Amino acid sequence: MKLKDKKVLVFGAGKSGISAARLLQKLEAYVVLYDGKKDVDTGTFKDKIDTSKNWEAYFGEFPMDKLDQIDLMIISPGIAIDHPFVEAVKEKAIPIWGEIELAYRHSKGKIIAVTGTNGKTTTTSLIGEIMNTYFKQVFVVGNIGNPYTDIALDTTEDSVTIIELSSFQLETIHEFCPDVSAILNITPDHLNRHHTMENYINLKKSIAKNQSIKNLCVLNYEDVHTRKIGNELDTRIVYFSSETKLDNGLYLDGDDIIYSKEEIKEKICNVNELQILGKHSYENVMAAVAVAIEMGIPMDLIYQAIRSFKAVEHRIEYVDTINGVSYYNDSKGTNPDASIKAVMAMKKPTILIGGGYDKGSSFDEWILSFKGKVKTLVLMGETKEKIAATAKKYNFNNIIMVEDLKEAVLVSAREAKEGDVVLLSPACASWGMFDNYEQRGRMFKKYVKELL
Ligand code: UMA
Repeated sequence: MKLKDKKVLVFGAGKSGISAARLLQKLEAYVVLYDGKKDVDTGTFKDKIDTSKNWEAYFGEFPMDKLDQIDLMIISPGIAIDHPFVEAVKEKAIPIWGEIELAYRHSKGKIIAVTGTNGKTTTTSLIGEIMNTYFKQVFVVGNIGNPYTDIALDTTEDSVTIIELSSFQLETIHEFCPDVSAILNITPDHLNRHHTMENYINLKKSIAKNQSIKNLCVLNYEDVHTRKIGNELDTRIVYFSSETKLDNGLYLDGDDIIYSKEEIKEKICNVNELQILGKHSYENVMAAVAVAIEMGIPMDLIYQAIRSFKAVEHRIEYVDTINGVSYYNDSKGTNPDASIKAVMAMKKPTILIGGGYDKGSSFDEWILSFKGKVKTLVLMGETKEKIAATAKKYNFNNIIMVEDLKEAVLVSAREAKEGDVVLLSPACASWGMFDNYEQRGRMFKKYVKELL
């Protein structure tokens, strides 16, 4: 569909809606912006969009008679496909595209798309780093926070675009067809939006629905859902595995990551050379390497890029080693499940800094994951008493209560012996002490650096 002079309704005035509207203006479409919120702050997009011509905006209520003039609707990821307004648009037989579909139809070059329940952002970033070693023009976009529509018109035949895709975004793709896709894992998530696990799995699978034998899909062999998807797609498949030695694919053999293609077995690296920790991180690396091999990147460049890749900020992020003690920032560990992954990733005796805003979580599983590895628990914030009570229930008594994060870092540094690890992974949100987990993570890094 040529969009010049078409009347396009953009539903959602958040980050992706505004970027979509800007792309539509560049394509000379007439934009009708709609957001269900009455008090949208139009000041935030005044300099991004030309509101003086070919432009209408409605906040709160939408005049439904206007729907008859609409040629296409672009929907933001946060809006469900069964939203009542979207149902009304469907009744008028108006086509509905997500912002990913809009960007895809106006972009060029190679496309790599990554989805999965966990690890998407890390894997997308790592693929970006590897591509940067070889290609001149690389874009990293999508759910990671940079709308794809922002850069679609800047792409050329020689560019490579890596897109992190959420299940929300996959709900409204139609012709979108990446050259290489990856589904990292599928565990229950966002079921309030997608209603059933089957729907959620099918959305993840749809990342590869338009791919053919010319393309590749990278899948996790150890995940029951993604392994099954491998039998159902029309594209070429490469698996990665942290448990099974595969004839074709990437796998973990002890501490080595191996690339296997029939008779060839090539060691990619030893995981101890990496700066990201834990089995889930090695799976992300294997997925990224599989993508890179398909893209024709020389092995020495892949090796260099994965070795120098640091964790995405605030996710088991290595900060520094001071007096033989390594410090890790996992401020993104805002719930017990996420923090368990960080604890599991630690290989040395650990002093764990936890506690924060009370979301009503249970901390039993978290404490049980310590398994002799966590030697001291330093607790702060609203949840500190609750966590301490849970810990004592399981006979974990080496607990130090502190008033704030600064004191937590000082106390941890004092307690730690050479060869130990200090891990900030609070298992709680930061609110009450900080604006968000990013601010908490940045302050942690600042206090660690002050120890120097
Ligand atoms: N809105 C309505 N009606 C509704 C719901 C929302 O009018 O029923 C309006 C809101 O008033 C708001 C706008 O829609 O003004 C928000 O749109 P949005 O929720 O799609 O948010 P964006 O700011 O456009 O950000 C989106 C992604 N957000 C979601 O998927 C919820 C961002 O992912 C993404 O980075 C961004 O586009 C750029 O592509 C965030 C996210 O939380 C990080 N993703 C989820 C996740 O990772 O788990 C999927």
